[in-house]
Amino acid sequence: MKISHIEHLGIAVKSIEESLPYYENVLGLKCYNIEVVEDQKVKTAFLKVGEVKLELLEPTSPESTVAKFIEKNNGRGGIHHLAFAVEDGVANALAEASDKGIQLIDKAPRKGAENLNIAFLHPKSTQGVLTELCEK
Ligand code: CMX
Repeated sequence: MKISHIEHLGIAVKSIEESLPYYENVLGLKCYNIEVVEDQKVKTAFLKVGEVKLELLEPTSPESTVAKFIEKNNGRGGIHHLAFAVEDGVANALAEASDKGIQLIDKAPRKGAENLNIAFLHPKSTQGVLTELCEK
């Protein structure tokens, strides 16, 4: 696969409202978009750091995988996933990853936040880091 850059870092938070003042008032970043991704049971807030984005992820339901992640992390948020932009398509990248023995969470690309085509690779086969592949 051909990765061009880190598209975003996903950060789990208990509350976007409570977390944003740190990112905006201390780090001086600006939130430019807040969006609910219904099927993932998360509310997302995006901030830009140069060309890379931060995606704050707040669970919208106790069944959200992000709620589980926070619970497992003793009730604290933290870095949740790393998202790479792929130049030659998410479908190609998934096929290649699968051929190389990587466990896919998504067997085919689907729509994620900001209307990107996305797919996740399982952290058990990506050296412990939940990995997202994205394309515009
Ligand atoms: N990073 C690294 N490891 C993680 C993880 C994460 N974010 N989330 C879970 N794990 C680990 C768990 O600690 C667990 O490890 P052990 O078996 O050693 O305890 C293992 O993965 C399985 O965890 P689980 O609790 O059985 O499974 P979950 O129901 O929590 O699901 C995962 C884990 C990765 C399959 C799920 O989070 C998933 O499908 N993620 C992809 C979708 C997603 O993250 N959506 C939210 C963001 C959406 C967006 O960006 O728009």
